[in-house]
Amino acid sequence: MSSFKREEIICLFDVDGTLTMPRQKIHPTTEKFLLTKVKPVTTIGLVGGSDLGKIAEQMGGADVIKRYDYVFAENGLVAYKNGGLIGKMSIQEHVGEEKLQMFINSALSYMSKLTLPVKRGTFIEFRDGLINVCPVGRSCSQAERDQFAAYDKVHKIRESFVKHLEAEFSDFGLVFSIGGQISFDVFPKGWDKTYSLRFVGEDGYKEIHFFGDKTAPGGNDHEIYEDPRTVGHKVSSPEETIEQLKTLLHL
Ligand code: M1P
Repeated sequence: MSSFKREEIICLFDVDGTLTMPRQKIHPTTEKFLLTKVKPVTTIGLVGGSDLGKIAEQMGGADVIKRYDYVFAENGLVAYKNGGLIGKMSIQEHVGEEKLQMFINSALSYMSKLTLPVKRGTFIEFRDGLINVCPVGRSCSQAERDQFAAYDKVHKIRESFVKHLEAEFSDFGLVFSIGGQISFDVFPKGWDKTYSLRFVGEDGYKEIHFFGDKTAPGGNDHEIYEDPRTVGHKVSSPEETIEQLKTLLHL
C-alpha cells in the first residue's frame, strides 16, 4: 500500500522505449497500470521528443493531454497541463530563417549522398520547437524502419551524420540528439528535455522522478536523467518501467 501524496511527487516518463516500443501504441496493460495504480498516488507526465500528434497516436488518442497531468511534446517545447496549452516555443523565431535554411540545405545535401538499404520520403520534419532529420525518410514502413535501425547499428549512419553537422554548425548553438530508431532531433542548446522542468518546478513537487531509456550522452533522455532536480531511472523496456515503479511506489 502506497503512502505517497500526488501533490508532492511527480513521475515523468519518456515515451518511446520507456512506455511503448519505438513508435508503437502503448500496451493496454502498461496504460492500465499507469492510470489506475500510479496516477492515484503520484502526479504523472509524459516528456517525449515527438510532436503531440505522434504522442497522441501512441498514447491512446487526442485526449492524452487530459488523461496525463502534464504532456510535454517536443521535449516540453510544446507543453500541456491538465488538458490546456501552457507553453510553445518556435525554433523558426529563435534561430532565424537564414541559418535554418543553411542547416536544412546542408543536411539534405549530406543525405543525398547516402546509399541505404532503402530511401523513402520526408527527410526533414519541421516542428514547432525542433527539426527532426531522418536519413531513411519518415514515410518508410514499419519493416523498413526496423531494417534501417539494424543497418544503423552496424554502419553508424546517424552518429557519423551528427558528427559532421556538429563540426559544420559548431557556431550555431544547436544540439543533436538521438531519441528514436531512424532519426535525430536538432534544437537550440537548452531546449532538451530539461526544458520541461521549468513548468514542473513552478508547481513545487518535493520529488521529481524521470524514467527513460536513452540516458547515455547523445541520447535525448541524457540531460533530464542527469539533472540535479530529478531522480533518474534508466529502463530498457515498458516492462522494466512497470517493475521499477512497483518498487519505487510500493505498489
Ligand atoms: O520520442 C523519441 C523520438 O521518436 C521519433 O523517433 P524515430 O522516428 O527516429 O523512432 C521521433 O519523433 C523523434 O523526434 C523523437 O525524439
